Amino acid sequence: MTGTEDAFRRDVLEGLARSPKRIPSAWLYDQRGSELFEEITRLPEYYPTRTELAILDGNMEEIAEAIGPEALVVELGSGSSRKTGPLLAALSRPAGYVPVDISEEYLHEAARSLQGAFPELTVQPVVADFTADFGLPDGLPAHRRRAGFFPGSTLGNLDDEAAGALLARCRRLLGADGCLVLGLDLDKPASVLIPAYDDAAGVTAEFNRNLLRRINRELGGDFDPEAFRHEARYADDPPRVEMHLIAERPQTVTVAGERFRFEAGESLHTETSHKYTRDGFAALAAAGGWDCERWWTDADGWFAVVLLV
Ligand code: AVJ
Repeated sequence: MTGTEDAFRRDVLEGLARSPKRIPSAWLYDQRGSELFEEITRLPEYYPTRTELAILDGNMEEIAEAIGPEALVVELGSGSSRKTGPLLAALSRPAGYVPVDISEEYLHEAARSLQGAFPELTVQPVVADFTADFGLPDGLPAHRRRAGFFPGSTLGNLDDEAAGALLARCRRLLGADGCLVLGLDLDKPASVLIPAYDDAAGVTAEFNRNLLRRINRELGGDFDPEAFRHEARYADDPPRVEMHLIAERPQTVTVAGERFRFEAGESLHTETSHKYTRDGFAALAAAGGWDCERWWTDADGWFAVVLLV
């Protein structure tokens, strides 16, 4: 058994034994889950990806200037790295690019394609879970400043304590004169948020139910995914959208030989996506040792790219 399978089994068995039941959202992203998420980013209701891309696109010169020349760019959760090319192109003499991702396959594909686009650039991928501790590789090229790049509002999937801890680790990794460019989804009316997490085409529902299919396949589970309804909920204090799977009828499921009871209407909480206010986020950043130096947003104020120093 690999370490990942072990951790998956532990999280699922522990999460199903809790009340209320919940499983960490990182497990949504197997091969199929990552494909479904890519599909979500192209849905008409899902504003975050295209809004962030527009903010980056419209302000890239300013962002690059604020970072400065000869930066070593460290990207957290680089995934398909589709936002990175424009940043590297705008930076003055970037010193190197270190993509960090837990998915080895995605990572090497993305590193190869960026290396193709920037043949002179030193690209040193790191396979690591950035929510746990990780280090930078040996033999980094000389650089003036370390610049973290963390788009996608992925930070929002962590609770405030874990997010603060991650920001503090980034501070240590990037150094006292380092900076961090972060994408943040902002609080907004539930009438916009809910459809973004419960789309008409049902892609997000499928993304959510895919977790049950993964449990069945990898942990010998017998979930009937169709016996669970997808639900997106807006909650306040702190503002967030939660994804749940709701049991449509009472049932007992077996996972890795253990039995778990669901009442009719009982929820399995699968993801939290925090929606920040400027003040709320500034407090979180301060807890991690950062100041918010610049904010770039769209006209509606739906999403922000923030520069932490
Ligand atoms: C990948 C964390 C940015 O929270 O918006 C999309 C994941 N979940 N639809 C988000 C997600 C449901 C997404 N992030």
